[in-house]
Amino acid sequence: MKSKILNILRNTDDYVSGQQLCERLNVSRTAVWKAVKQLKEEGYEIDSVNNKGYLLKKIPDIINQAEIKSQLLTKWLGQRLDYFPCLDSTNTYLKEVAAKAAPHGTVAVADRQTAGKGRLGRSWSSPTGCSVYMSYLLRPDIAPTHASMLTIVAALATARAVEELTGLTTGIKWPNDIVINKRKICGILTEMSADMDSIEYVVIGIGVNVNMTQFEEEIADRATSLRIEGGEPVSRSQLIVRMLSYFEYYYEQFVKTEDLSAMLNDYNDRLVNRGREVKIVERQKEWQAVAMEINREGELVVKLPDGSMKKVMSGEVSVRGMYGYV
Ligand code: BTX
Repeated sequence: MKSKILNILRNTDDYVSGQQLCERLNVSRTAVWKAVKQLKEEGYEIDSVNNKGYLLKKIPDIINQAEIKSQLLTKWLGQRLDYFPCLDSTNTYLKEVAAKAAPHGTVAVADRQTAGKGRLGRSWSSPTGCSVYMSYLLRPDIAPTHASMLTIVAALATARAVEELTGLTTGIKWPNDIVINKRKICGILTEMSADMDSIEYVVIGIGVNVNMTQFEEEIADRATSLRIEGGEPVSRSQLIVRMLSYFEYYYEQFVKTEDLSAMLNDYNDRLVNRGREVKIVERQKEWQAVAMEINREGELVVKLPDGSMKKVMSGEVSVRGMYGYV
């Protein structure tokens, strides 16, 4: 109800009468009045004038269910959207509800995380009110060995969403960090439950630094936010709806072929280090090569000093710039 009212007010430049809202939503005057009162309490500036109705004047930077759903353009992703002011981790939450039969496309969003997870046991800094912490629950009918490509799909979709909303130029550090000016604005953690031949579920968790103006000391030299880079605050809800739209679009292409053929150019255009020398770090050893491109399986193709090409798989290695993180 709140999201429907917001949707109507958002898409109307003039006042909308209480009567019109009642008729369009098929609810009572009191129900409309109550919902508008709640929206005002949440921080929406809504002008109410006798005989004229309601006019939405200012939208706060909130990312609750009504705010996101009032703008959502997707067919299936986020049709179930669970929002929490505070959660340990949106990935952990979705894994719990996945075990209780939550449907494909369920999305979890939090305003703050107390135990945000990075990859390989690392943590993700998740302060209140300034970032996007969001996870997608997917139940794809694909081979489990192909699931790691979904991380690449998510990285590209998020990069496109950021670019569309902010006009900033993004790069992708293979496989899944999004960077601006060599600093990280986004990290992605993909987790899966599967047996040898079928996937029970995949959870993709994405953290985007949106409006932070400073970072903890340990990450200050490699992290940045959209606000720092663009110089102005960015609407988190507008970013979220774009992330969902782009992910749904690319995901549908990916599951048709179970490879990345439909998005290779879009991804490779953003690949940082492309054509440059990088350090490949494996468990036991470190070696140098030139990063060329990703292939349709999502592997990074690199050129060795003897001119031969080698494919490296995510999960097995990490790639660094010659003089630092990128
Ligand atoms: P990662 O292992 O690639 O990155 C984690 C590393 O990045 C940390 O060790 C730290 O050095 C640095 N780092 C930590 N926080 C930040 C930050 N906010 N910005 C930039 N750098 C940072 C990347 O792991 C995967 C992160 C996924 C986060 C999402 S949030 C929603 C979902 N829920 C959850 O618990 N995790 C995912």
